[in-house]
Amino acid sequence: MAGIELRPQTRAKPKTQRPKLHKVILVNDDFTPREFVVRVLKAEFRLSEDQAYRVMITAHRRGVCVVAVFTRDVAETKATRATDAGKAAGYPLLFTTEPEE
Ligand code: TYC
Repeated sequence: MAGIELRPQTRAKPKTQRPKLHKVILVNDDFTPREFVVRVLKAEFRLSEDQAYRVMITAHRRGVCVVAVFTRDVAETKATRATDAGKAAGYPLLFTTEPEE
């Protein structure tokens, strides 16, 4: 009965799986009114007036601005809803998503 090893030779390495986060990005355009962008940011992303204005003006000046990060599903749903709100009002407002590094 030599060589029978009862203890497991490998140990399970517990690893906490964190879902990768995705950025929602606001893209500037020349047509959507500033106030409308602010309203959508407040409604869809629960930003305060001040936060929404800062995000809007950053996108306006720099071309894009990260609005917030979420799990992939939530980021995509919010980006689609916010983009659709612009479309419904006749504006080319665009929100995209991108995985965080
Ligand atoms: N550039 C727009 C204007 O001057 C305002 C605007 C800001 C539109 C940010 C989109 O993501 C945007 N009316």
